[in-house]
Amino acid sequence: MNGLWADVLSRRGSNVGSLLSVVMCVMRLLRNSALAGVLLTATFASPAGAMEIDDNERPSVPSSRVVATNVGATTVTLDWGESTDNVGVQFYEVIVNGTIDISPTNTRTLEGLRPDTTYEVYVRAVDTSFNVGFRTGITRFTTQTAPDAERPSIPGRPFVGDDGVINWAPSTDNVAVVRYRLFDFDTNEELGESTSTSFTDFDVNSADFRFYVKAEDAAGNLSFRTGWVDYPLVDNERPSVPSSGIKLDSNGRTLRWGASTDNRSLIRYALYDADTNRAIASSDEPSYTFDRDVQETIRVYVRAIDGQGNLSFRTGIKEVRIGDPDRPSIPGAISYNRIGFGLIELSWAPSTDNIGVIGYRVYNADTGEAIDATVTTSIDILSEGPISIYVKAFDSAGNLSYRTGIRNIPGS
Ligand SMILES: [Ca+2]
Ligand SMILES: [Ca+2]
Ligand SMILES: [Ca+2]
Ligand SMILES: [Ca+2]
Repeated sequence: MNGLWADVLSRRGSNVGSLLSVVMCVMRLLRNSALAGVLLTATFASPAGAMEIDDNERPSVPSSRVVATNVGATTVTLDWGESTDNVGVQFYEVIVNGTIDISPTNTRTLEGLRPDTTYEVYVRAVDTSFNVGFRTGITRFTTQTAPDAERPSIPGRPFVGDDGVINWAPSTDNVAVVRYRLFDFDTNEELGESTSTSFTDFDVNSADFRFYVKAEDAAGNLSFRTGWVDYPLVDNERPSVPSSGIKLDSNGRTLRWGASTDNRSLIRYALYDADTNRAIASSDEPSYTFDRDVQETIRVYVRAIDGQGNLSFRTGIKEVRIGDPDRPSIPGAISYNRIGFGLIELSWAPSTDNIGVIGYRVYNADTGEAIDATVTTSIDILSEGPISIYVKAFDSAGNLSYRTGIRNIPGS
């Protein structure tokens, strides 16, 4: 068999996808025939007029072998050194695992590769007269493993045990299930997740709680959801009474009591006015801080509430004075200094307070009227004649200290 025909047949037999590749071989076959010039001119005449039927010289081997970059699971980019030719390189044959692909330039992106597969590739140049150059050495590359795109199977329909724990049968996955996620059926809000096939650690106070479960793999693929299941309202047990009675912190605002426990749920606490039996505040913690400066004496007790609204028995009643109960100490004795033009400089040692002294007021001792105020322990007042004064400190709740001794200041 003619070598060129054999070449054509072998190309057709090697699953060549490119029509150009076959046409190219036919043209090589016709190269020496009388028709060749006509056919080549008709089919491949280029604007550059590069077709040269008397060219019997092969292109050079590409100047460097193939380099594979951007190797993905199904794609790769191939680059290689250019070939030279006495007339002109027309294209390159890119042979990938024995299959010929055609590239007009010295780069080629392959698609549709198999993941996790090793490929062997080499290239050779073809000139405008279809002379085929010698090939490069072989380059090998391996595509990446395909990402997991497969969902886990649906978990078994969940059920609620007598202990309130939610259980379900496991899902399967082509790789592995890494967690299960629990959702509120009505809102689709996520209620929590679990790496096992049971779930206990949730905080749901809704009386009509329905849920479903999905499995998730490491690639984040979520299974379809299970059917929804009611969370049964089986908790009829009260929380325990708070474990110790109510105390008021020294700040005069924060009430504290001992924690309660419950068979099932997380706990809230409600603070009641003992005279009206109305709840006046609630708290997730066994404490409550009043947000006000005013002073008020109230009688209170506390009850714990579980997630199903079961109320504990109450604590004992405690009478507390809310707000800052303590006045500042008396400021130190007043000293004075006439500094001219009727101006008198007053000063005294500071007061102390359980929370903090905000300032001082200066009073006229004869009238009892406050004549000035200051945030420091000194102030200038104006008086030509004799004057008697005293000072009081005040705190943020408006508590006034008792007064200093009276300081009589003679006229100037
Ligand atoms: Ca040539
Ligand atoms: Ca998967
Ligand atoms: Ca309970
Ligand atoms: Ca105080």
